[in-house]
Amino acid sequence: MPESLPPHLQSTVNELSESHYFETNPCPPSLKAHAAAASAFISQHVSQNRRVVLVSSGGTTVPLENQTVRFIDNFSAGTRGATSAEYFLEAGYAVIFLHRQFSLLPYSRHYSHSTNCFLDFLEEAYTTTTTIPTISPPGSNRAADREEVEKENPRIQVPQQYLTPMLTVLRKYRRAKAHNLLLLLPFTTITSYLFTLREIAMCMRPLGDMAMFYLAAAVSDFFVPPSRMVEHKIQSGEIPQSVLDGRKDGKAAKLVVKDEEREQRSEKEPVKVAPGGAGQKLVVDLDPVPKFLKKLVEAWAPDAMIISFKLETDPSLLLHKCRQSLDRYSHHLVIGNLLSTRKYEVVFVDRQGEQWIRLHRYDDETDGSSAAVTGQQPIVEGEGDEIESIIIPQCVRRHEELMMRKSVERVER
Ligand code: 9Z3
Repeated sequence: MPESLPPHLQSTVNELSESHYFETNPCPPSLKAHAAAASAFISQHVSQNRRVVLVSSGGTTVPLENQTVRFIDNFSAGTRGATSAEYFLEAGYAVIFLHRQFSLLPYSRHYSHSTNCFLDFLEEAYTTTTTIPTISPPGSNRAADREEVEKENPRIQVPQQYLTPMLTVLRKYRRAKAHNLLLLLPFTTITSYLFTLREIAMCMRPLGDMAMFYLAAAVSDFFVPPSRMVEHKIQSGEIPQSVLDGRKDGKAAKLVVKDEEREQRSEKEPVKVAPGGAGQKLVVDLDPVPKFLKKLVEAWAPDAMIISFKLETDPSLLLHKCRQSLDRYSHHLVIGNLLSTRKYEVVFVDRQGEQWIRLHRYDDETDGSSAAVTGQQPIVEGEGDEIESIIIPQCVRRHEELMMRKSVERVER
C-alpha cells in the first residue's frame, strides 16, 4: 500500500484490503469449533466477572503451496507467550492461548521435549509390598522368582530432588484445568491465525473493557495470495510436456519458466524457478498482509486493552518501530524487544513515553542490549529468571487503570 496517501484514503484502502483478504482466503476448517469453544469459555468468565486475556504465541507460517511441502516461518519458540500466560493466570485472568501448533504451552513448557525432557525427571520403581516366597520350588532360581514378583507392580516416580518444582507446576496446571481458566487454540498459517483472531475478538466483545489482547505471536508481514498459490509441490527441474499434458491441474507444473517468459508471468506466480540446470533459483514473490492491528483496535475489539509486541534485530530501529506502531494503530502499549536480548530486556512504549525493563541477573551482559545501545537506563529492574514476572504485573496495572478511566467516563456520561 502506498504510504503517501492521505489518512482518509489510506484507511479506505486498508478497509478494502482487509475485507478482500477474508473474502479471498480460505476459512480454516477449525474455525467453527474454535469459536464455539471460545464462546462457552467467555460466557463462563463473563458470568463470573473475571477478566480474560487472549495471549497469542508462536510464529505464523506462510505456505508456498496449497498442499504444503514448503513454507516460510516466523521465528518464535512460544516461550514469551507460554510464560506470560502462566503469569496472567496467577494474576487472576482467564487465558485464551492462541498458539502455533506444537509450540510451547503454559506449564508443560517446563518439561518440554527440547529443554527439559520429562523422561529425564522420572524413574522406574516397583512396589515392595508384594509377598516374596521364602521357599522356592525345587530346581527354581530364587533370585529370578523374586525379581519377577516385584516387577508385577511397576510404578513411575519422580526422584525427591525434582519433586518440589514439579509439584508446584503440577498444582498450578491442575488448578487452571479444574476451574476452566485456560483455553488452548492452535493455528499454523498466517491465514488461520488471522481468521481465528478476528472470530475470537468478536466472541470477546461481551467482556467489554475486561478483555485484553496480548499479541506476542510473531506474525508474518507477507503472504502468497490464493490467486497465485500453486496446488502441488513446486518443482525444481523441468517436467516433460507429455507429463504436463496429462495433468488435470497444470498450475503447479508451469513453475519452471524461461528467462524471457518470467516478466510476463510475474503477476501470476508466487514462486519462480529460474533456469540453470541443477542449481536453479527459487524466486519468491509475496504480497503484504493487510494491517490487522488497526482493525482489531477500531472494529473487532474497540473496548479491550490491546498490547502488541515489536521484534527487531537492529537496536537502532527498535524505539522508532515501536513508536511508529503506536502512532499507526493507536492501541495502548507496544512492548519492544530485540531478538538477542528478548529474554532479559524489553521496552514499554505508550503515549506517555518509554520505560525499559531489565532483569538484574543480566546486568553484566548488557553489551549489545538495546538499553546499552541507546544509553537508556532501565526504569524497572527485577530479580528472578523470567522477565515476564515483571512484564505481566505492569500490563495488569495498566489494564486496571484503563478500566478505571472507562468507568469514570461511563459515570460522567
Ligand atoms: C515478539 O516480539 C515476541 O516477544 C518474540 C518471543 C517472538 C520475540 P519466543 O516465542 O519469542 O519467546 O521465542 N513477538 C513479535 C510480534 C510481532 O510479530 N509483532 C508484529 C510486528 O512486529 C505486530 S503484531 O509487526
